[in-house]
Amino acid sequence: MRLRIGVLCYPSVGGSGILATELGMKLADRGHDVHFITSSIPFRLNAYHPNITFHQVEINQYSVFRYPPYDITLASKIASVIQAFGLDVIHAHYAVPHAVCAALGREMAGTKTPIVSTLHGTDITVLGEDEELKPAILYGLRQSNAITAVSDSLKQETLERIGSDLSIDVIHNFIDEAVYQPQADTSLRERYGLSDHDRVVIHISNFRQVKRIDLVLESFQQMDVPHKKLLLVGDGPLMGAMRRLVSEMGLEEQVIFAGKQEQVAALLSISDVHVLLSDKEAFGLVALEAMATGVPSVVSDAGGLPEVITDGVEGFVVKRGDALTATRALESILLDGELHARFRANGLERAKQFASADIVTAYEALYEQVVGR
Ligand code: GMT
Repeated sequence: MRLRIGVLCYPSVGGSGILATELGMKLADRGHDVHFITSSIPFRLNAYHPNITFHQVEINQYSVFRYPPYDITLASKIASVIQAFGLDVIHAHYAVPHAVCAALGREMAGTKTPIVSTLHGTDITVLGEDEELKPAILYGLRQSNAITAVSDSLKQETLERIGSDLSIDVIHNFIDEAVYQPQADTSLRERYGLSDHDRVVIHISNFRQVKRIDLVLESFQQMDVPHKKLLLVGDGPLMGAMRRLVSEMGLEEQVIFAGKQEQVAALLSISDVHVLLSDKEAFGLVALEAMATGVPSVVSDAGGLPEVITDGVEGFVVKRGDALTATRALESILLDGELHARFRANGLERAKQFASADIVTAYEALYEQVVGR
């Protein structure tokens, strides 16, 4: 049946925004009416779709406000979209402020519109550590008619940190398999000055502390592999510090900063191995993107990463903070062609378990359950 679904998410680059946007687009393809209620157009929402409406949250900058009340404006907007379009369900991606604003907006609208809240990671693993925010997170989740987490690890952490009585379903992340698949065109290598014999390690992130790019550089520096290159994709608060570190380590010739990129499938396709050594990672969407593109990964054992990459099957899982083991893992994948081919084939097979069709169906089933149809 056709549902009118309100979607709340962070529209900027980030795993939760990407997932929310891709899910919204797939739901629209299935005939549902999808209403994005966000501060700007989500960055992956780059094509017209007749079933998608975007409602912009305009923040009031009145000079009396030291901090413009974004959350209250968002809640008001949710209320007016509920009333104008008769939403059947609201899907809040990320607990704060979205789950809280969804509850407030519903209250303002005076309806019983069900709320589905999806936890993505840092809303629990980082913000959940803040005693000032914990009551708000718990309130948002208690007001939700269903809660999902993107990994079992995140579910367990939410139960431990926020409330052991919460009922949480695990629905893993997915990727668009039409985009993330091995690509034959490797002409992009030239653009980055890569020759045929270069061995390329790729890291993609938002350059925040939690991603431990310092460890990536340390592991890369210790690698005993001829013609090694490190492709760093993304941007964020640590960009300046990482550029300095690269130069202090004398790695300028071997490290390429590719900046923030939207189309990472092409960059993955010119790489030999992907690395992600985060301290915290609820799922690690990028590890799934790499796997589906045919690129084996070396990941840390943080959070939900071992639910995506199985150690010794599609790549290697190393202990958090263990740069040396990561070095050895990267070396084996780069130097052993047979191992690389096995990991690649296993990864392509495993990626099918995260097929978008199944995961979109799981969300649809949850919507129908809370809507009571
Ligand atoms: O990882 C980030 O820095 C972005 C962050 C977000 O909130 O957008 O990603 C989180 O959500 C993704 C989608 O569910 C997950 O794949 C990431 O693992 C998760 N990040 C962390 O837990 C650090």
